[in-house]
Amino acid sequence: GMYIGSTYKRGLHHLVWEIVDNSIDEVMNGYGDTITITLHKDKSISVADNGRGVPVGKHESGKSTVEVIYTVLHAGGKFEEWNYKVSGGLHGVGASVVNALSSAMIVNSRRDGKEYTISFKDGGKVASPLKEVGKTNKTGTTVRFLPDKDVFSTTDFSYSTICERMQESAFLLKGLTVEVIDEINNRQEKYHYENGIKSFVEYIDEDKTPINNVVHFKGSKYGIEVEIALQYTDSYSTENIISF
Ligand code: 28G
Repeated sequence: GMYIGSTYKRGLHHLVWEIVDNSIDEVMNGYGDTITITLHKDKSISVADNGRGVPVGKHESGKSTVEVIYTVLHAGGKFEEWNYKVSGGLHGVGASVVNALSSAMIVNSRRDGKEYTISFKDGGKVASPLKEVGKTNKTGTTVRFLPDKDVFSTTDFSYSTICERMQESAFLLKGLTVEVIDEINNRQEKYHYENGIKSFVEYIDEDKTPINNVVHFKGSKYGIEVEIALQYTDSYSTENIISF
């Protein structure tokens, strides 16, 4: 409850958003452009990005950096910054929480021509320490986890909830490609919007009659960046303002 706000459906999906946010941060920093989410038959879920790959070096503690990122609470952010993470997207705080609430987690990192893996069980205990598993010409990170049945009232991920959120992420970060694959029900969805929130407004007004083209502008003041897209339609319904 303290870390993800709920142990019901909402909290379960919060785990996914925590991991996905790390991929989004990597893309926002300019590394990689694709995120793939897979719902597996064993009820685990995996998130993959094609960023730089989570670092695999040794931490000052003697442990591997990945182990520290995925097992130490608040690694990657001060406690006060945790508040920002809730509404914003501060990096690296959530991964250890997700691990703590999972009965199994596997992290793969692809960088410097090699692929590495580390696995955890029972809420973050190292099951198999970081090791090299082979060569690759790709880069990026894959995190697969199985939510703890003793923590959550349900451990069934909702394909539609994940698709909705990922489509939104694709609108908000133009150029990002998000793929959602459901191996349980054999379906998949792909989202990519070159025109970002302009496309979002067009999508919202899809079944309405617009009376102008989407107005789109952005600006920055006092270090605060703002981007706005808007459109009028002929409908009488209350105005619809969606903000992020
Ligand atoms: C797949 C599911 C979720 C991630 C990265 C890439 C780096 C990273 C992640 O570094 C440690 C602490 C601050 C720099 C950073 C790689 C710099 C150079 C990274 C992810 C090191 C974390 N090379 N991709 N973390 N930082 N994707 N996706 O988690 O100083 S996490």
